[in-house]
Amino acid sequence: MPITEVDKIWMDGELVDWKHAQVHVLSHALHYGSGVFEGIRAYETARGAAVWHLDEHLRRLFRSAKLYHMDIPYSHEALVEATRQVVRANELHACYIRPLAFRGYGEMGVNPLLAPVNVVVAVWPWGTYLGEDALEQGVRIKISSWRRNSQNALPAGAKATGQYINSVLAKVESLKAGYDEAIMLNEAGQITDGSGENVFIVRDRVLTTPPTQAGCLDGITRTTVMSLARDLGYVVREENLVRTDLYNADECFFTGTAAEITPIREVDDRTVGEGHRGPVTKELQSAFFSATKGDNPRYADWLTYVRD
Ligand code: PPE
Repeated sequence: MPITEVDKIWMDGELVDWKHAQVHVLSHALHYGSGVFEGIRAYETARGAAVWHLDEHLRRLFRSAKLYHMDIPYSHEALVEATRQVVRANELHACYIRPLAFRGYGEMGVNPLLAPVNVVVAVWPWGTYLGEDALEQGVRIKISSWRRNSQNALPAGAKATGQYINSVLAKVESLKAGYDEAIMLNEAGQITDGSGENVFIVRDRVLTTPPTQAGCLDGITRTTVMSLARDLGYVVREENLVRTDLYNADECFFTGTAAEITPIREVDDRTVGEGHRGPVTKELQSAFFSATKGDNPRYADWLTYVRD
C-alpha cells in the first residue's frame, strides 16, 4: 500500500518534517532487524481524534524492548504525549500510528548493545488493510507452506521488526497464489496467526482463538474482541485449532489494529459457512466500531483523546 504522506513525524523528541525523518544506511536495525514497533489506530469521535488502547500498545512496546535488552530512552508517559502531539500536529481525525524503537547508527556487527536507540512515532491515514470491501465481503486466505517462527527462535511475545521477514514469506506466497492473506501453522501443525492478524472461528455460537502459546502475537484487538464477545454473552475459548477447524467453522474472522475485524470467507478454496460475513462477525464489528467512536461509555477507558 502506498503511504499517504503527512506533515510531521515525531523523531527522538522533536517533530520533524516528513521528508527529513531519515536514517543512515548503516543503521543497525536495517541490517539485523533490531527494532521493536507498534501499530495503533486513532479514530474519529465526537471529541476529536482518540487513540485506541494507547496504554496497552505502549506497554507491549516496552515488553518487546525488554526482551531485546533495549532501553527506550523515553518514559511511557512521554510516548503517550508524543503520540497525542504528532496526531494533533498533522491535524488528523483518524489515522494509523507507528511507534518504532530501533538500534541506530554507530556500530556494526550483530551485538546491538552499544548502538544508540532511536525512537520515532509516525502517523498517516490508513484505510482498510485487506482491500476496500474486505470488512463487508470478507477475504480469501491460504494456509501457508511456511511455518510461523518458533517460540525459541523468534518469540512471538515481542513485536520485533526482524521477525516480520517470516510474515513476508507467507504474505507473498499467498498473494502470488491469488489469495488475499496467509495463515501460518506452528511446527506442530496448529494455527498461529496471519501475517499481520489474529484469527478466530465461530462454531455453534462459541468463539475460539488459538492461545498465545501456539505462537501467535498477543494481539490487542484479539483481547478486545474477546472482551466484547463475552460482554455480548458469547462463550470465548482459547484453544489450539488445526486447519480443518477453519474449513468447518460457521464463521471465521481476522482481528488486528490494521485489519480491525475482517471476515474470512474462504480458506484453501473451501467456503467458510455461507461464504460471506456471518451474523456473529457483524455483531462484533458493530460493537467494536461503536466503541472506537466513543459511543459506548462502558469502553470509554479504551480511548485516549489527543486534545484535552
Ligand atoms: N499477529 C501479527 C503477526 C501481527 O502483526 C498483528 C498486528 C496481529 C497479530 C494483531 O495484533 P493487534 O494489532 O495488537 O491486534 N499487525 C500490525 C502490523 C500490520 C502491518 O502490516 O504493518 C497491525 O495490525 O498494526
